[in-house]
Amino acid sequence: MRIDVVSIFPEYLEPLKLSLIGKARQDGLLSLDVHDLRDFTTDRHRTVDDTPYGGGAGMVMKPEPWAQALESVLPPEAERGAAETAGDSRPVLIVPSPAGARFTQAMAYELAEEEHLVFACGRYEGIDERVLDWSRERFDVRPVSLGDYVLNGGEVAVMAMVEAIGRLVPGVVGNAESLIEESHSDGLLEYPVYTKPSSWREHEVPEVLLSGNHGKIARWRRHQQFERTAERRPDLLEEFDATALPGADREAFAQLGYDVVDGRLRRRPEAG
Ligand code: 5OB
Repeated sequence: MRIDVVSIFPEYLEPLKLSLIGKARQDGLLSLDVHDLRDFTTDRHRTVDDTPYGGGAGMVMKPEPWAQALESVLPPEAERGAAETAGDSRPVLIVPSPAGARFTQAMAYELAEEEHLVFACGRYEGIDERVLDWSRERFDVRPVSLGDYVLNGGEVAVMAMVEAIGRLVPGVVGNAESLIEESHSDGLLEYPVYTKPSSWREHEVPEVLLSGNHGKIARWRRHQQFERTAERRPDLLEEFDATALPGADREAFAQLGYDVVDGRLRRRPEAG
């Protein structure tokens, strides 16, 4: 996979070159290049922003430096449009924005299959909208949000997305494990984990984990997943597919005040 990032703060992205992604880069599975948007300006002051048409607060990123930067990361014309009968072979342009679609693990899996990802980090109030229109003729453009909160720019969002996607790239160390982990998680939060010592500052490891009874441990962990998800992320239980839920799991959910109705979990009205 090839990754290009365009930013006015290229040094923010330096940590990405370390750790897991760093190893994948060494192994030749992944290339990561960070480009300074200001290198694509032509004026003395290397200007990347200007006041918004229509008025209002803040500054807007000018279109021309963006077009120059994005053109510089596109493969040569000759290599574009060649071959590929089905599907979209164009690079994916990810534009981090609070106005984008939510970034999810499912999206990370999809993007991990792509040949070429380009991230465009906006600052100020955003990028001139025409850059996105122009880009749609050359890229598969995806405005993406990390969540419903405000950041100063796209850089921190790109750090999170590249880490989430990079670890899923076929062949990256730990990839096999992460796939197994994922296949077992089925939309529930993880169970709590403990290590030695079994008694620590008057806090004990749950006895069941010391019992050596692996069936009982598996059931306890499953119950913990249900309990945590009901407590912290009840929204995930609304999406949970309960069609083939084993009797023991149904019982665990019943204890937590959830019944299975038409393959979905339904909270019992009288439950606390
Ligand atoms: N807030 N996701 C949530 C985001 C965001 C802000 C961004 C980019 C992605 O840039 C200002």
